[in-house]
Amino acid sequence: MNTTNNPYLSVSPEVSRALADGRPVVALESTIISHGMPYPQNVETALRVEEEVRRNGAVPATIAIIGGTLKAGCTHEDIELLGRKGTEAVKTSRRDMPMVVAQKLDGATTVATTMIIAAMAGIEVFATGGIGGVHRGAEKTMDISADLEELAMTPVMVVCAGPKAILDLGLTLEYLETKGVPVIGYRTDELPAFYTRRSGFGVDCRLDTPRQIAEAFRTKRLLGLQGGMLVTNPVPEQYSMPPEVIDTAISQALAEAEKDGISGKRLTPFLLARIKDITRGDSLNTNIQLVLNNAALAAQIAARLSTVTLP
Ligand code: PSU
Ligand code: MN
Repeated sequence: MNTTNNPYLSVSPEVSRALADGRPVVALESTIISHGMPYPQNVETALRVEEEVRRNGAVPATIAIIGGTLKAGCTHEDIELLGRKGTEAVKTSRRDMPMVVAQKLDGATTVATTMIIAAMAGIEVFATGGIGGVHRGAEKTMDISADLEELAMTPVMVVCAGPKAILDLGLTLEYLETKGVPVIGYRTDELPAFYTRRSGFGVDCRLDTPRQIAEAFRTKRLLGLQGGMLVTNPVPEQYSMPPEVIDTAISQALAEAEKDGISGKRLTPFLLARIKDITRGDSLNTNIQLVLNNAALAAQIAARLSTVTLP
């Protein structure tokens, strides 16, 4: 696509060849590496996720900003760098991009920025753990992730395990509805809540096969409707957490954030790290497993997407 005339973008040779041949590619984010998990599990997980994409027939493209260059297809060294830097890497959402690039910094890309760079490279499918959303108490703080706005405008499908229960799931769904973003439940009628399979909220539409999801996305684009699509994929039963355990951890983490005055871009990483500690690492294991599960589904959808012929 428009890779040749973008001096800021560097697509790896492998990803570039796959895109040119029309083979399936899956984008992966990097804030989950730097800010979402501790070292060295973050690096191990990022490499396992890439492997899972390959096993399911697609080419992985981990996305980040390295020394100011937008990279679609990070090297293992790039991933190791971000994993070691952790929160020293700049958490880069849409608004942060110009400064990170102009100052040639290392930026870990959020869901929003990963979508932007994926679209620049011509990648349509992206797998992650959870997306940002409307935070609890947003009616006062107005803390609403830029991820939602990005889903409204950028043509990339995001496969996740649902918005995390640290958020206000009802308001997150309302926001997505207002913005015209389809919320698909993969083999479920109920929105999954990241650590658990159930939230009590219904999805927009249940679809049961990767092909149906690929066809819905291709149709959306052919209709000329801007924006992406959210595919929610419940964590496998054996890795889901007991609801009382996770709810208690979330309440405690939220109370600590309030007491310590944590807000803005620091809030999500703070909550994730606290929940991991409060659950003595159990939440981290669930997090790793659901990302692997999403990577596999995203690769299967990307494979279908590369063959759908519509109308
Ligand atoms: N949710 C997770 N793990 C994460 C994130 C969200 O379960 O690592 C990261 C993603 O990169 C997401 C970002 O795009 O947090 C959202 O941050 P904020 O709420 O500040 O927009
Ligand atoms: Mn926020």
